[in-house]
Amino acid sequence: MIEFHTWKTPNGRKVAIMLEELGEPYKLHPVDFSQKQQFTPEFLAISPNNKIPAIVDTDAAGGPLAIFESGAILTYLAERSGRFLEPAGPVRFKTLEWLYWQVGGLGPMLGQFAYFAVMSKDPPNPAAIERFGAEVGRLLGVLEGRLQASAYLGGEQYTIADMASYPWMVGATTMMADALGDRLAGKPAIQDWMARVGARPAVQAGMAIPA
Ligand SMILES: N[C@@H](CCC(=O)N[C@@H](CS)C(=O)NCC(=O)O)C(=O)O
Repeated sequence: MIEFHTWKTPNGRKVAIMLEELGEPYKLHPVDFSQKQQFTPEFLAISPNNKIPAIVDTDAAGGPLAIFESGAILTYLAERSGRFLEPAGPVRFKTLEWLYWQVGGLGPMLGQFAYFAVMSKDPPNPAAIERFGAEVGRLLGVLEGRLQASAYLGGEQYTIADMASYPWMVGATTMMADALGDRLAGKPAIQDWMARVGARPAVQAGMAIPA
């Protein structure tokens, strides 16, 4: 059984989508940030970086296995199930390339941009908004280029790389849309990809977990 520790944020929803795609039972443990539950000793024993998502595979060979970091969790679940990541070869590495691009680039830059441009209650910081906005604009151009060249991020099939980027792109095109402005314009391949990924029942279910 997979024990899934998560909250209502894009990084958590990547793993929620994967668990829904796999369709096997899992146990949900909401980590309520408003109650600072990410800092409890019980959660830190699973995720010492005090961030969601995290899982525990209670049936792992050799005993229960705790994993934090969304990219590691997606890779683990893909290899455990034999789905959404090729076992070897070029498509596997294209998938991992775009997974790491999301975890190390798109996610952190959108997160910083959202903080400074949308969420912060401090006086506006124009230098931070400009710096992170420019980098997000560049990354959106890279994403558009990839999706003009292939149907999905890893290639012609939907993979864990798409599951990683989709929840962040929902944030970019909803709560960040006004602040991003023209940086979202003229990106038809991204729009088409979002419609196709967003139409999947497991994606719709995962985006609502935890409720
Ligand atoms: N690189 C990590 C980032 C995880 C992350 O930033 N999680 C946020 C929510 S989206 C979190 O748990 N924040 C709680 C905190 O920082 O106290 C991953 O991909 O799993």
